[in-house]
Amino acid sequence: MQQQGFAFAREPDEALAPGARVLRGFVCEAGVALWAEVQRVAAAAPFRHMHTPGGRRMSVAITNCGARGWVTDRRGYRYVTEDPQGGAPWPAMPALFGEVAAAAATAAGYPDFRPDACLINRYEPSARMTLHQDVDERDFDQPIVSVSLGLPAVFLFGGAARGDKARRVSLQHGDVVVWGGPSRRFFHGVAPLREGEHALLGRARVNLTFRVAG
Ligand code: MD3
Ligand code: FE
Repeated sequence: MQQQGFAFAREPDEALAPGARVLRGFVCEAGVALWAEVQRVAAAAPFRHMHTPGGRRMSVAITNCGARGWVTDRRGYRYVTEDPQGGAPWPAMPALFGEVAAAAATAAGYPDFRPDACLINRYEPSARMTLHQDVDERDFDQPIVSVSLGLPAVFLFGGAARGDKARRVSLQHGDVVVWGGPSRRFFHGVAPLREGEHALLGRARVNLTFRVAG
């Protein structure tokens, strides 16, 4: 989706790194419907604060939908087909999620993207995600598609090594980022969320990350 008017209102689309593209406002029009689907998923599989293998409670609350969901606990990080809280399969991926993820991937040059996992992160003010790599998936040739909703965040985008200098990229409601190619394994994180109130989500940012996990 190319922006038509009001170009001053948002930053232009940008290639962040080889294989990584920001699609500014790509899902703005679908925002209300996406948020309604997030709430439906969360009614069946509530947001919860998981613990890292080292025993730290994550400040970000998470849930999942799709055939596989990402979890962390004392035993490690992994994808599982059932919600450990209750034992039921994760809620199905809403059709709209699959459509949006595929459209964004196609726009960024990755046709045929069929995610089997959607990890949903909920940030409240002060929540953050420290620098990490996403390496629990099987096939790194498959990109990750990330959809930002709600309060803005400063995304930290590093390089292939933990010590590489991280760029700061502002992500707003409706922005989508597609991470493929070499960038797929780059270190990344999210700076502590600043206090605020979003018209649709309230005091929160929600990020959907679509993955091919299995
Ligand atoms: C860059 N989530 O869930 S999404 C995560 O905003 C995660 O909630 C952040 O990092 C969030 O693992 C960032 C953007 C993202 C996702 C995967 C990536 C950026 C990435 C994989 C490789 C490089
Ligand atoms: Fe990540």
